[in-house]
Amino acid sequence: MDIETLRARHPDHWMRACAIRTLTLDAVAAANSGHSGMPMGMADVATVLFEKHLNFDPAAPRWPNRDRFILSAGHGSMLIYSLLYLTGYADMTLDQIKNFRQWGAITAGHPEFGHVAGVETTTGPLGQGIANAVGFAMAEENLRARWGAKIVDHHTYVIAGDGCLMEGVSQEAIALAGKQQLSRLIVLWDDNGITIDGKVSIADVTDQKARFAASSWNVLSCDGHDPEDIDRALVAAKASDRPTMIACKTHIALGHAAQDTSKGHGALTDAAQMAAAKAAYGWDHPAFVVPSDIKTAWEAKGARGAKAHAEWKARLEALSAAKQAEFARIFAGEAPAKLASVIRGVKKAAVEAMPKLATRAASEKVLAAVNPVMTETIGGSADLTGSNNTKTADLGVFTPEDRKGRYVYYGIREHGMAAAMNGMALHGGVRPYGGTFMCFTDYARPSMRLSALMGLPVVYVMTHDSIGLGEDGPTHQPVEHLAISRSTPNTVVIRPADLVETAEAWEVALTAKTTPTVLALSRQNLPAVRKAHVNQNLVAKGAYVLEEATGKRQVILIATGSEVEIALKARAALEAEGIGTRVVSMPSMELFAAQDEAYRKRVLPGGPVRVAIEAGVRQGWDRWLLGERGKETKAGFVGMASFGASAPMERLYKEFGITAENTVAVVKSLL
Ligand SMILES: Cc1ncc(C[n+]2csc(CCOP(=O)(O)OP(=O)(O)O)c2C)c(N)n1
Ligand SMILES: [Mg+2]
Repeated sequence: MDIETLRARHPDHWMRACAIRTLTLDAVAAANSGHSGMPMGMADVATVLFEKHLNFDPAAPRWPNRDRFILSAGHGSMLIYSLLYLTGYADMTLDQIKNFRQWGAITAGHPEFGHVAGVETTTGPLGQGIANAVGFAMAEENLRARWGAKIVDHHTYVIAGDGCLMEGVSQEAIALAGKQQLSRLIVLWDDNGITIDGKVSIADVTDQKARFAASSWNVLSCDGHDPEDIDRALVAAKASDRPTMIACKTHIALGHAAQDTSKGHGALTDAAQMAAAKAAYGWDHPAFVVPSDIKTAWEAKGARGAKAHAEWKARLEALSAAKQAEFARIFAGEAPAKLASVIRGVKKAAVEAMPKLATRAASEKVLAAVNPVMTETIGGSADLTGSNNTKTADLGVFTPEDRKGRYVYYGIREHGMAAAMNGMALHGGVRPYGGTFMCFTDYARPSMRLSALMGLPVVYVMTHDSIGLGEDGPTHQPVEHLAISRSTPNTVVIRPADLVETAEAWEVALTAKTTPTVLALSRQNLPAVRKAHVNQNLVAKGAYVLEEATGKRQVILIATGSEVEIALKARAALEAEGIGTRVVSMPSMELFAAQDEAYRKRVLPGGPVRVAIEAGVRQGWDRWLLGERGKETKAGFVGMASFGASAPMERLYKEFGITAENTVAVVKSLL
């Protein structure tokens, strides 16, 4: 259909959709940057979705039972900003639209969670949104099963582009959603045949519909500019018992000289071409002006959700006070009051038994105690359940047959798992944790970064955290991964040394509200290092004095996780020679850095020789060795400077010099 026909057939729809198109053109032109073509191409689809299907209330953007809308093709941010403005979200003012992409404006280049009410997740890295959406849909299924459809009952809609579908993570997401039969998940594919470099066909000939169908999706098509056809497809999608992908045939930059070309992807700022496009639309208004009849019509669509919201609220308020409080608690991300006593119980028992235990096994013990009292946790692993020790007896398994199950078999999909966990955390009401080998944080990394950027309290259970895993060799032995994780802003990395520290680490992770936690856990057994019970969570301090020097303190050994044992042995040897040695356990650099100067100074006073021991690279350690009152001439590091090797663990530690003997030698060379 040409534009004339589209205009003539649905004149009111056309003008509402053109409000999105023209706001996009004007905002991108004002910023002189951005992406015009995608919002112009998908304006009709989005208009039908927001008008007729999406259940939302601009006056209550966080209403828990709203439908979720995810703009996976985040470069088309002006699509969602326009919709939020038009439908009446209070903080999306016209000024914000005029200041698109400017300092201090909420209209960031790509949609960012936490900046804009109505933006459900940060998108821009292509593929993440569609993969987040799988987590949203899983959270909805789980909560609906547990709370009933009166309280939780909604859809997750995604707009994804060719780029999202080309990214590898989309395959993991599609396969997972298909297996889980997430029928409330509806993906609208912007099938415009164009990406930045040109036609999609220069790089891809995939039959996308067949691809989704191969993973057991319901696959539909529509003319992405025909509102009736779009509506028909959405109605059919909602009736399906499987996730649905609707291939929406669209024209990128519809009505502009750049239509159907890769030029249309980016910023269309040529004044004459903009004017011509607006003329073709029949849009005769100054820049940024949406005539009041069109704005009012849009606001009426926005007001549609208030009734559903009010009815939902009445249903929630019909629940017992205790249930309402519990619902509020899980959506606020507050740990249950019982968590602290459960953690204390594990710690006390640990100090009595002093078990020799791998910290991955310690983690399982903690989870076995925590999961029954913290029923919002949803655990999982990327096909390493028995190795990551992430499954506890009470969880059940999340499947199409058992939506109450709280354990997810993610399959060998680290990236998809991490993205889904972000989606679950964003949905709210559940607290996801998931495991893989520490080395494969690389495979999950793009989503781990977004956990941090969005401030989501996702817990990454990363086991086999060093050469200590032994025979699997250097492909599986992380050496740089602690440094990479620590280098990520707003990420807490914790490498506990024994069961007590592991319990404290989980308490930190499960009470975090705006920070993801990476738990680095050992494969190999470790001795208990905490001999006396204290109620205080010492891991939360980041570092603390584990063993004090007897006599004059000449040396401070700082170690994490499995190397605390080595530090204690080295201390014993040094003390035997009359060299007073303190051992500092430093499970988390970030948490220690957050302590006040006075505390840090008590733990790391100036003067003594300092040697850090960690079976990883040195990067990240120099602050604690050279800074914080340390001195280059009195500092040493015992760790890894290369990749590992394949051999039994004892041999590896010896060959790479991560031993008590070598630590003593390094200390002596510095004294
Ligand atoms: C992971 C990732 N790689 C690259 C980019 C840069 N990028 C932004 S949009 C885009 C092309 C996307 O094509 P498509 O999804 O078809 O969007 P359209 O051109 O149709 O708007 C690229 C490569 C990105 N945002 N994220
Ligand atoms: Mg495209």
